[in-house]
Amino acid sequence: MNETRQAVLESLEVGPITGPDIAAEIGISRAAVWKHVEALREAGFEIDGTGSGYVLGDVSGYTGPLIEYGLSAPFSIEYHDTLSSTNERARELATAGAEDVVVVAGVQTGGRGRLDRKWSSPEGGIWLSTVERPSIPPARAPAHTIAAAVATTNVAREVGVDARIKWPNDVVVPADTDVGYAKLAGILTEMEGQTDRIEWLVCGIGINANVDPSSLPEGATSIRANAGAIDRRTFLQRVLERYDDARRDLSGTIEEWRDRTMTLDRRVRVIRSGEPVVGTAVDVTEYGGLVVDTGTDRVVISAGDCEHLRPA
Ligand code: BT5
Repeated sequence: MNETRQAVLESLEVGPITGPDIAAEIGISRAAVWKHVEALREAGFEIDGTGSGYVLGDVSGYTGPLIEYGLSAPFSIEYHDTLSSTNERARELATAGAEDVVVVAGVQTGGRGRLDRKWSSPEGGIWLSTVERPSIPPARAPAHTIAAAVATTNVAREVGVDARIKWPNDVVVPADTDVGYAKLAGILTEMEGQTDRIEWLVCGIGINANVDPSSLPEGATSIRANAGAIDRRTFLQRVLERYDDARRDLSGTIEEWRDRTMTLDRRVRVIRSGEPVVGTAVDVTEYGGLVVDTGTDRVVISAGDCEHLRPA
């Protein structure tokens, strides 16, 4: 948002305030004030014209400027009602040199999981991808997945969902099913770089927020089904703020991860490069890799599908 529009918005926050008073306060013409107020309305801000001046109303809409408004993290937001995939758009922006932009979509028509699996992304969910240029080696990239999982889990817990983390990229809720959990959110981290340095990193987060689980694949759940409907704008802002904290303190984040996961101390089967590794998940490394004790060996697995097994 440009500086003058931001200044108009700040004047409105302490309203009611008349157009001429805003004009005098900022040093612009009345016509310019009117233009900025109209542009803010267009961007989703509710601004009522009352007898005593303009009053800023509801700001809970789900648009780029509204998500940026009141966000305490250094991201700018690019919002689309419909997009094929926020990760695709984020990759385009990353290739063009962007940094700390977050792409958000109301609906995704071609949402992706890992290994080109489909990700259902109906209206009501929170579908986003960050564009980042962190100074870390590529081997450390999985720690961003961990940071996103911790951020999502923390915010889901704040609204009353019993969220846990399943290595490497699932936020789940314990459930009375064969696998023992239902999936609330998934994370897809992609990057480009050389051996020693990341060029860009895109962290895609899909959260089943105000979604009916019947419109999702089997084994999925939503925030609404567990704790009632939430304000998507506020929830997303909190996730981005938590994520920003977590990515700046990847080591501290691993500690939080250990505390919130349901994978540690479990028997697991992890498919690594097509080969199964079976054993007990005993730890996660500072790079986000899972340490599996196979009985004969301790194996570190940096990426792969992980199945929780019943105790031997
Ligand atoms: C993931 O993959 O869990 C990563 C999902 C990342 C989605 C976000 S949304 C914003 C951004 N833009 C994108 O295009 N993607 C990212 P994976 O672990 O491979 O899990 C995929 C599997 O989860 C599918 O094969 C389904 O079984 C299941 N699934 C699909 N949609 C789901 C949903 N909405 N909720 C829960 N499970 C789902």
